[in-house]
Amino acid sequence: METNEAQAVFESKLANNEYIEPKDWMPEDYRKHLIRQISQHAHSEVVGMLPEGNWISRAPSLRAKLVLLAKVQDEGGHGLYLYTAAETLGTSRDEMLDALLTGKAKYSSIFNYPTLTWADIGAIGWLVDGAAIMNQVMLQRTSYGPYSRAMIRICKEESFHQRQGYEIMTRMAFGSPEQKDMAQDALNRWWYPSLMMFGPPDTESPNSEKAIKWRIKRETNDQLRQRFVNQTVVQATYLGLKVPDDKLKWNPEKDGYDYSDPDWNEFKNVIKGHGICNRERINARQKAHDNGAWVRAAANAYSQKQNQQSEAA
Ligand code: FAQ
Repeated sequence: METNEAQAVFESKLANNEYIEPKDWMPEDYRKHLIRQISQHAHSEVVGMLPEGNWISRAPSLRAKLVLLAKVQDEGGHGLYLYTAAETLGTSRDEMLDALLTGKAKYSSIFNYPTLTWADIGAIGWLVDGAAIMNQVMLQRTSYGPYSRAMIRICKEESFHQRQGYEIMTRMAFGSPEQKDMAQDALNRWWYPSLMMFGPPDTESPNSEKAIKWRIKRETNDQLRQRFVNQTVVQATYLGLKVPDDKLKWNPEKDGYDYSDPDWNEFKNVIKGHGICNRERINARQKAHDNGAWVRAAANAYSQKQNQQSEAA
């Protein structure tokens, strides 16, 4: 097929809300854009295991430990679905991991903040998974088939994660005064980093225009951030907690809350690698990668042997 004709087929699939599949023709920029976004998303899931993983051995009950363990394992699974989706675009797992470990690829800014108390585990489930779902519900309808299908499955699990976090917050907010203080302190520290998860303001988001044109993203960073604020303020009110923003005010004209922006200089600093935990996170991933070398070698040797046997048969 001539490129012009192939381009027309691509455009018409987008216009008709049909999926683009791995073997379909696609513009090189579309492929690169997807590899960038999906691999960064995968890295976020895998690095996101670290702040919560810290608390598995310190969970306050056996039930809490089991639930947290299951959640952290789910995040690892999300990383695998997403790496696999990115591989269908012609990149390899090794290339993606190399980009993460050498600092060439980003992962979500949120995971560069420390988890200081058990209430932080509640805040991560409530706010971080809450923000992730807000963004990922739209990605279930993204134009690239393998990414969309991965997101459908991930969203089901993320809903459970969000409830797990809100349950912890509910217990603490309605618990002793000390527990309530811990819940408030966690909200104070995680609120603005959660708003940063949606990315820079639309006016400073270089990738948004193409992402919307190609139906990779269906809504902009600011639209999703606004929806998250509207939803979360109501949940905080139920908990009797105060969102740490004196400018927060219902605005009937926009049918949403006015709110203060996060500190965008802090955001830029964190994504450049200078957040509180950036170095610790990459070192932990590097260590896990090195310790897993023998597993990768054994899996490769096994699969080569299987191939040889099936060729000989
Ligand atoms: N952190 O032009 P835009 C989770 C970068 S999953 C770091 O607006 P775009 C599950 C951006 O990459 C959370 N970097 O970019 C979980 C770009 O840099 P580049 C992850 C950020 O792609 C929960 C530059 O800034 N979710 O949490 C961030 O159109 C609990 C300019 O930005 C996803 O990845 C940030 N917050 O929009 C796990 C969802 N924001 O690549 C464990 C899929 C922006 O040009 C525990 N991704 N940047 O060098 C997306 O929807 C988009 O990629 C955005 C950014 C919205 C993240």
